[in-house]
Amino acid sequence: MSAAGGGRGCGSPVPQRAPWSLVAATAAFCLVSATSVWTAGAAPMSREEKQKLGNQVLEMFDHAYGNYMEHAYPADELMPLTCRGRVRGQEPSRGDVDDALGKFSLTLIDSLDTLVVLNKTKEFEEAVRKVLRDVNLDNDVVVSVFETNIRVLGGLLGGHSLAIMLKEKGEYMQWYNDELLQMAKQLGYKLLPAFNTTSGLPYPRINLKFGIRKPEARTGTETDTCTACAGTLILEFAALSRFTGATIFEEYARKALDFLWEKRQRSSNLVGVTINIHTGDWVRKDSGVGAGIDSYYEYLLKAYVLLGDDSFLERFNTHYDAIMRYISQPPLLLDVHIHKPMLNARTWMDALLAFFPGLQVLKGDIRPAIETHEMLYQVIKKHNFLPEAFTTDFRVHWAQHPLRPEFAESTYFLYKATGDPYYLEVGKTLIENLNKYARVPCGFAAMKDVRTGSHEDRMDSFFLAEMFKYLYLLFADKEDIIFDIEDYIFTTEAHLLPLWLSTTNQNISKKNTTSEYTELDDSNFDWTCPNTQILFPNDPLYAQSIREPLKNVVDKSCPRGIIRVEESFRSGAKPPLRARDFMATNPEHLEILKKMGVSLIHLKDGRVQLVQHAVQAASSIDAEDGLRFMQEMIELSSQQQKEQQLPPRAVQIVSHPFFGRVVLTAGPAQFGLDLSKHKETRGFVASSKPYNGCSELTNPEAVMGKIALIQRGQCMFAEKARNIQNAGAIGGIVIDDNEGSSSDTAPLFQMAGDGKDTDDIQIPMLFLFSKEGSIILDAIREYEEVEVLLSDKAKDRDPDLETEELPSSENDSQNQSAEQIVSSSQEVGLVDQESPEESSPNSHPESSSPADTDIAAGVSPSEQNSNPTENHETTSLDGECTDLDNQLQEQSETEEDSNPNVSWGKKGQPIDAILADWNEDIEAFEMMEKDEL
Ligand code: DMJ
Repeated sequence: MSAAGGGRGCGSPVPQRAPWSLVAATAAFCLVSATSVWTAGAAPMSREEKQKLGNQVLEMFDHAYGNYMEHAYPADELMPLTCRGRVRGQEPSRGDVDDALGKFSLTLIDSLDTLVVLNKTKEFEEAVRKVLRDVNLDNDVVVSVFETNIRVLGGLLGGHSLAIMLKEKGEYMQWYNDELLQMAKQLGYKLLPAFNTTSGLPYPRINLKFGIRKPEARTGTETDTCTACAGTLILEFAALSRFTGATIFEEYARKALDFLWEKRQRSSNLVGVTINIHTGDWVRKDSGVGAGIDSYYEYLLKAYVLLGDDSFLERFNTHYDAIMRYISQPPLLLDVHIHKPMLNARTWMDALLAFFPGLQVLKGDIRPAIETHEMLYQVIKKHNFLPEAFTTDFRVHWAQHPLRPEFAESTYFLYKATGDPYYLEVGKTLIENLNKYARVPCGFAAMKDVRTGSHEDRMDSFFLAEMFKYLYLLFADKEDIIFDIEDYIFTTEAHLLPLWLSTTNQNISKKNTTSEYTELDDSNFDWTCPNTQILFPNDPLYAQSIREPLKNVVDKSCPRGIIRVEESFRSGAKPPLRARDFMATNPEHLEILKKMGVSLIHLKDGRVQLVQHAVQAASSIDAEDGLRFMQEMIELSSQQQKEQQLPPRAVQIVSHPFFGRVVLTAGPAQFGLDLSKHKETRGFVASSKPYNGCSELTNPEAVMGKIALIQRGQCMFAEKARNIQNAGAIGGIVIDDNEGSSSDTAPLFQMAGDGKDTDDIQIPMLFLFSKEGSIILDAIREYEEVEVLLSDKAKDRDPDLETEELPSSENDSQNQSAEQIVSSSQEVGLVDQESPEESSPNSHPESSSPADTDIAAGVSPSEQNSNPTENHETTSLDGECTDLDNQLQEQSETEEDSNPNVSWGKKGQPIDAILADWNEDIEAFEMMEKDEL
């Protein structure tokens, strides 16, 4: 099988297994037939253009890797905005994300095999020498077992695999004597204490020096781990066993997989997101193919490919059947409950699931892969990148994008499967967007917010391990790669392991397995490759014909949740109380709530929370009304929250040598010019004197017509704004006085007014945390003249921007400011000490919890009497949504026709079934509230 996605098939390395053993080889059949007969569809891409794009990828890799090596190495990662290394302990903690950093030059190790794939053999040889010379695996640091396995152990093994390949070729690496493998083995032994649990599931973290438990280890007290964390070890661990002959690694990884398999929810055949490593109880019972589970499924299928063990294929197929039954709602993949898989657990999807179409190609199930990939591509076209999470109606749910490679991975696999040049164009767009929006002078910076285009000071190692590999391979022809990629399988971090491992030391590791595999059951294979042969005839336009009906799926969509509620009303049920009419002080309303099983909890902070216990409702019809009321209340409250939020803004440095490439995440102000309604403001920056801006400026000539920099503290934000405005500034940037604060680690907030009328403030005001602010201050020190753009969304930048005149000139800005000064009030604001309470905390969308997944709805006292805006209903019913609206209505009518007793419930599920053990779901919903990627 072509685990690497090409068209040659498995060939000899995989032992003979009948009849389903060559499932992937069958997929490879699809690949060959598709690629060889392409005649029409998207215009073919010439060899020259492909080479040009391949060269572009090489140049981008050099920019990322070169800057890491120059400015960050031997640190784990590059911080591309501040152009230095990220050393754990020296930067503010980012929580779990930092658990990937073990002070072991992570990015270098993760990049090793990419260097060979990109034909940079000399650089590879140098990099290996550096790893052997500099990397210490014995640091007193607590790391994630999962991340260390996939990135470091995988990186070392990938490096070793290609080192021995090169050595055998006779030119490079002649000195190599398995040193990387020895390091890998050392690391493998360091990870083993994590498996010291009765279940065999590993602890999520381990101290590289002290292991687990001892007080000095500072870990080993955790009770839970994610399914992917425990289920994504087998490829690296088995490779380590088979390369070295030390069986223990493969045995441990198999045992963990066996345990997860045992614990699958038996009626749905799904697994939850989090499991207790001691008891084996599911801690989070929601189930999807993205965050927390993703690579568990990936490793089952790939373990079958690499190790030739049918039990892995059987398990994968059983899960896959469940995924396609419950989670797949083409083109969406939506999380469900493992116990009630007909019930959606979320109304949003996370970006990690973008790997799934690639896995479906490996499986040979092309149609849903094409559909989901197309949907994801449309989301990308809308936001330039895939936001970390997006709703079922394609709104941004979590706005970051840490340059994840999953979509590029699926694009590569789909191109290999279909040969459709459309996927080359997709890859070209990815390259363009990376260069346009993420490239900064010192590498590539993650997106802090895809809507504003602002950056985060972060370039994860997987960007080099995976993104460049898949993009390069997408455009490469066979002769562009110095070895045969088809002889290898990609790990989840895109590290390469040779398929010949399947026949090496193959019996040593199976003795402890508890697989109950006996005989494969044909009914599990509804979705396997033989079906694909029917689904995927030798028609070059096949992929296009699947994409066609979906081509506007994102643009045409409208908020589904709102429609769903409206739809339920149209279906005939008369609501006893609408959420928008509810008043917590109305005794009649309280009576209705009680009847519906809804109770009111007065929270300490003055807010009111509504909780429904269906069993406490007067009847099942009342309980159903209660559910509908709660759902409407959740939607209403999240709508109101959104209306009250001001999204973050962007400060973009546009002068030399930045040319718009550095975009800083800024907090908005509740006063002054609203940048979302007006054109951006552009100007040179100048520090105000006094720097706190709390009194009349003594340097008005320096800030006149410029954007004034002011330090936070000492007086109200509004007062600062008035002082700089009076001095003739055209805008202001308040820089946090808390040294080291950063939008990477602290939630953004809006600058509040001073309790008085702030209409007199007409200039735009933005807030930067200290770290982002110091990027501008450093730039002033270095380049003196620094020009910035204040906007709600970064202006597109492309290579031309370096010579291009941006629209508004300094003079325009001066004219504008003059007008503002004339019309501005001279009123002096309150003199008061700023306090945290004066800022409205937490307007950042990432910190908003997915209220739509919870049946407990929070209502603030001020919101209790508020009628929803007209928007609430008109949005859901306006013209552009007609299609979907009708569709849903039709669906609702059909469901009603076939079952008159059912008026609400997903996929026609009777309401009683939903109500039956609702309490259990509350627990799961509460867990999901705490969800993290
Ligand atoms: C990578 O580290 C791996 O692909 C992992 O399985 C999950 N995703 C990240 C990159 O997004």
